[in-house]
Amino acid sequence: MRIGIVCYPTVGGSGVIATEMAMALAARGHDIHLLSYDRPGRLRGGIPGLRFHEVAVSAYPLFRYPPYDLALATRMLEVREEASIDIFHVHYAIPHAVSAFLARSMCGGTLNFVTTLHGTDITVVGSDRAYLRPTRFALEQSNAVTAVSRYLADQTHLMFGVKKDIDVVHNFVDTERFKPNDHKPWHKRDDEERMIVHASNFRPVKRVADVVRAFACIQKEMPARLLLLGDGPDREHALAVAADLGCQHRVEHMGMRDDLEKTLQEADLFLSASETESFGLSMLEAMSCGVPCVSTAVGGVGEVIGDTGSLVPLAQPDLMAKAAIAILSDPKRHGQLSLAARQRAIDCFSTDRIVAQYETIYERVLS
Ligand code: GMT
Repeated sequence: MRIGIVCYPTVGGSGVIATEMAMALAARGHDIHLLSYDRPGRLRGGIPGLRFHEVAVSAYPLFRYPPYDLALATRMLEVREEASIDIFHVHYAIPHAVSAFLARSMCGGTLNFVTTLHGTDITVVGSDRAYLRPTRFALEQSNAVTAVSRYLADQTHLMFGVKKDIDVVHNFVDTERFKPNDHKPWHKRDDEERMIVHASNFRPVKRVADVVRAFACIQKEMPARLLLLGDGPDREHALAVAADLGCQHRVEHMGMRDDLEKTLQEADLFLSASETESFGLSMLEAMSCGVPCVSTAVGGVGEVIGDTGSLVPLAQPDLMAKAAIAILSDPKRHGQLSLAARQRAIDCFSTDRIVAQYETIYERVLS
């Protein structure tokens, strides 16, 4: 098939999944055209069958907000004509699904598109009054809508009142890239220092300060270090909380990393304190490296980690610390969770298994 994939280029989960999907579909013999306003960070160069198309937006002085959605619709039509695209797959509803509808309207109604919902496009941005109506309209106009968890599909029906069926297609992970190496767990290391990791875009919804608060309790009970991966608006606040709680010397901000798997392979535990999380891709990447997760019991996280980690109530870092300490003081349980997490990633969320589900949806739309 000739497939156009539209996504954000940023390190957020939707851009990561869309880019990984583009590369996986190209490897499976499809002709892939990836559209975004910048080259996605995860996109490797020189992949046969995959081309990147930049969407340029001109900044005319009159525009306080340059209309990216119009530029994207135009670029979609250009790429469709140039590459005879059979189907577009847009990741993140706003504004991508609206642009796809506009592109379809501009070419006589013959353009097919699948919309994948990732989370904040529904739970945060999409439910904003300014965006709710166009989002609902674009979902109804999509040839198929998918959501990355059952939770998100249910939320979409509830919040938007859309009648349309929503296919649940979970996110996936490259289990060959994200895999355990020969790094030993803390109880087999001389210093016995527990290596705890958090990775996110440090937006308020991630509540990174709660991760730090939980860590402050953990490190009082056992030698431990917290590695913070990624970056975003709440980074300074999280580091200030570490200083306030007197554990700043044990907290290291590592920033954006291309080699995320290397840090995950050295971790004993992954912590997530999100207020809402439709899936939690970084937890799946940790699980695939054999790292158990302790997370707030929100959104679709339970669908991802199953019984390979612990779920704790939102905004209670002391309970998060307790759950983490229970795992990090019991080598046998830690070993079992680590194996189970890796196995669950392979059995339920491997790239080929999930990408095949999207191929079936494309075939259904095109037939
Ligand atoms: O985490 C974010 O805010 C970024 C956002 C995105 O679309 O890039 O993440 C959402 O999509 C990810 C990939 O499907 C999911 O793993 C995240 O759970 C989801 N974020 C939220 O629901 C807050």
